[in-house]
Amino acid sequence: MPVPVPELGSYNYVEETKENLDWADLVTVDLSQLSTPEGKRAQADILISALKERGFFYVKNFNISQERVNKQFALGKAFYDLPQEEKDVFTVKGIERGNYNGYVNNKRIIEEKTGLRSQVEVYNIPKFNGDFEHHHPAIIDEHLQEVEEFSRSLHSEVLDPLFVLLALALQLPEDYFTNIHQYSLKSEDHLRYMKYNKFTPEQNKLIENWVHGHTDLGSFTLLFRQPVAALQIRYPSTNEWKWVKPQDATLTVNACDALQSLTAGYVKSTIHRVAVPPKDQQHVDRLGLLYFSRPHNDISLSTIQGSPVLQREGYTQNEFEASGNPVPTMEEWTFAKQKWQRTGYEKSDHKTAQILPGWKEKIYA
Ligand SMILES: O=C(O)CCC(=O)C(=O)O
Ligand SMILES: [Fe+2]
Repeated sequence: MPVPVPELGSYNYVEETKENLDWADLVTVDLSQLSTPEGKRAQADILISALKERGFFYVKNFNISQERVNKQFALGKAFYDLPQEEKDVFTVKGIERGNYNGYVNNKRIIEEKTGLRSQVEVYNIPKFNGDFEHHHPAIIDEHLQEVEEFSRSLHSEVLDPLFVLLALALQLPEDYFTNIHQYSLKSEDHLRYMKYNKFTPEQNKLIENWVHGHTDLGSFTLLFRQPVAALQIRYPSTNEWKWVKPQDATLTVNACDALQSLTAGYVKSTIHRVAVPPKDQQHVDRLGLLYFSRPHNDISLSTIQGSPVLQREGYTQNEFEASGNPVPTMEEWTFAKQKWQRTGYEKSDHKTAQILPGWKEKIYA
């Protein structure tokens, strides 16, 4: 007899804050408009101005039903509801070498004066293209086909269209970015369930941010609608911090380091952080559903040649090239940064440590 698959149950989203926060002004790319050349052009223009000015934007009409999204949140919740020792079994092996797939429960100190520790848990699921082992707890294993279909849909329905628009905006062949982000080839993408366990109001008063300011290391990060306000971005032009407002039926997307390097800074890998939520949302845990996309491991992070736009606007040399040091491959960059992100917090020079020859990473407020 087949083993019955446990019911996940429905997922209830938290109510939005009533507070009037200083929200970021972000545009929305509409993926339902890409069937005509004019529609594509218009969306490419919206995308590229967002990438130059803000690094963050929303995406709507991405052809993945809310029901499938809800199921992923329910699965994330079911994972985090497991007893601690069952989650610990799936702890990432080789985190000190920069490995990242599996469970991370890094209780690092986030508030130096009081020694308060992070309460964030992460579960990363790699690509299903045959390059990665998949060991998951039963609750995820039993829904693994849906997880795979969901991850593949994020590629075909969201990332590929965005990459086509980006290529169009830079006057590159339409398949330029989809070619370096093929699902079948090796890259360190992952789907992530992320849980920020709540702090008490007294603890929150002592904490500046739940997660420090940082940039993501890949191409685009996709963040599913997050009703608990906490994500803040730093406008590249003014350095002002702004809150990201949850919008119905949209994804929040940010451009990351690899796209910034490939375009010599034309595309902004925007600094962002997770602040303490407003008072009316401090009594709930914050569950996130995210996807981190990255170019293939063997792609060199050199500035793209052959974009008339980058040439014309003078974006021809990225920071690696300007430093005179070897330009890393995506694999070298990923493991250097992940290693730094997850280890060495105790070291006094961690906040500005050199992670590759001539390259210092930074933590921003
Ligand atoms: O939880 C969020 O809203 C953002 C998380 C984030 O920035 C990250 O995991 O890199
Ligand atoms: Fe991030």
